[in-house]
Amino acid sequence: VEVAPGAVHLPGWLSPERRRELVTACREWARGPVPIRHTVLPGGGVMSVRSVCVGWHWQPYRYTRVASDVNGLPVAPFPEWLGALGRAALAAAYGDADAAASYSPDTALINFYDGAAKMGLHQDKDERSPAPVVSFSIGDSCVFRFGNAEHRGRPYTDVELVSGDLFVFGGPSRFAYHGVPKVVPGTGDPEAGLARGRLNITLRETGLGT
Ligand code: MD5
Ligand code: FE
Repeated sequence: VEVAPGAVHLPGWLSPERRRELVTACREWARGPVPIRHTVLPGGGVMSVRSVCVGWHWQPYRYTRVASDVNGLPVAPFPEWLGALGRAALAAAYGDADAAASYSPDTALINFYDGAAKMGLHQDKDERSPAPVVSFSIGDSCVFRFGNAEHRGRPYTDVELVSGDLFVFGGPSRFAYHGVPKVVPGTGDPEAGLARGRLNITLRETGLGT
């Protein structure tokens, strides 16, 4: 389903096995070397989601190899299997295996939402690569608000994201404003190992090289 040019939603794209595999991997990354935590913003605000990164560490508003804002340790390496999953996701969303073959995400940003967590409208523009962002959702459903690249206000489209959904943001949608105004408690995916809360995993190319 193309929600806007370059923004493609594929409900249920992740198989139950893939969901379990991702949940297990995220649980492990959440333990360390850099533990999952609420990101503190430069102005002193604290994000309501808890986040952990793989490959490169995102801190507002840049990518670093070591988590200097948490414990100073390098984040876990970005695994080859996760890049392959990103290429498969891109091929499925755009129906273009050739374009997908050159996708090489080098960071995963993992967000965990409890029943009260939200994410305000923002743009993701700390990456230096124009490559698409691949997003996987597991666990509780949410309302995902997809806006436009021009400004923070309307028009926007609200989309329900359910456990197993794939969303790809590329082309003209890569720098659109977006956010998560609400998660829906009690809609989790116990079979995937996530009975409560929502997990979102985004794959990106930082464009920062090795
Ligand atoms: C989430 N995460 O559900 C969302 C999904 C984040 C974030 O927004 O920054 O961690 S990723 C949605 C996304 C990424 C890049 C571009 C666009 C949407 N977009 O153009 O709409 O936790
Ligand atoms: Fe974002």
